[in-house]
Amino acid sequence: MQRAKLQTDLCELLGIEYPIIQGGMAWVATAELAAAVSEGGGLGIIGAGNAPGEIIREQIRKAKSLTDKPFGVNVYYLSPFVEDVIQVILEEKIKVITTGAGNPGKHIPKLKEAGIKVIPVVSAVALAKRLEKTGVDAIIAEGMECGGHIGDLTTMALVPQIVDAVKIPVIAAGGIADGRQLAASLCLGAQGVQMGTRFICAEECQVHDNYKNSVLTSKDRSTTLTGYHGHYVRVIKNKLTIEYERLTKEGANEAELEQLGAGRLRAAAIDGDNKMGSVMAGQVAAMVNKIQPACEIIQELVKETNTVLQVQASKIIGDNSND
Ligand code: TUI
Repeated sequence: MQRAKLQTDLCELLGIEYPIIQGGMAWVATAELAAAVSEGGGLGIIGAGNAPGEIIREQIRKAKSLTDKPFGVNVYYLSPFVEDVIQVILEEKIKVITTGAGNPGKHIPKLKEAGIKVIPVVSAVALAKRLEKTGVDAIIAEGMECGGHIGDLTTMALVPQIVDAVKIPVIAAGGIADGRQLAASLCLGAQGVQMGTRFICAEECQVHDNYKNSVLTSKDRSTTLTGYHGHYVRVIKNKLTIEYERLTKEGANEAELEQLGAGRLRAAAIDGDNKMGSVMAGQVAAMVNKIQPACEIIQELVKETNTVLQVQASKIIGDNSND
């Protein structure tokens, strides 16, 4: 059977078949998942999180052993090992990085010199404009429907505003799990999407089964926010989020709330603690209903997007090709 086509300029920029980038989820996005997404025609990403450079080197080498296709690394700028991880990325000749929680500006000259594409994640227009000036190759515009750390605009409002504000390609993120949402992102002017939550339930994702089950059993209102003003994190409701709510009501300060969150993502992802762990996931968790191989997820997305863009559009506006 012929594979459906879904191609934008972003595909050429990154050397991938489909404009689908996997989210760089710390503790969740390991070599196995990244390689499977890349094998499926998207761009797989290893989430560096707070891990030291040598761990990331091992992950990169494992991914290289599993695929010949390009994959990337997500650099988490609050990590104490950022310099280390950047060095490993240069040495291992990674082709593309996404960045989160900080400004990659100071590393851009040496990354560009090495031919590495840099794609920061942002949640506001001003930062997108600032980063464009530093020479980044594209921007991921992440709406507050996403899992993990969030900004305050929704994907629907944020993406077109960033598309209008910059000339480089924009990738939509947050609230995207199926072809309708992928098609909508393209309609908003994005050249592709970044998806995290749906890939948590990829067969190749090594996260603890309890984490996957929390996603699979989620309903529309199953996620909530923990943290404090300016530092909100979207997670699936559990005992931990009730504890957060209690402490917040009691007037706990930022340090106390921070302390409650320490180490909780690892507890959820590795130990499978889905009661007191931080089970980060986006609002689309309810739309993820089965475990399936990453390549199947990608094929489903591409087929659904084609249907929406062709069949739905022609139902609504008819065939205007001869007008
Ligand atoms: O980074 C995220 N989402 C995250 S990080 C995370 S938790 C984690 N825990 C342990 C290890 C590693 C990670 C869960 N979710 N999203 C990307 C994102 N980055 N959205 C917004 C930003 C951002 C914020 C500030 C980008 C740049 C920035 O720069 C500030 C400045 O002005 O320089």
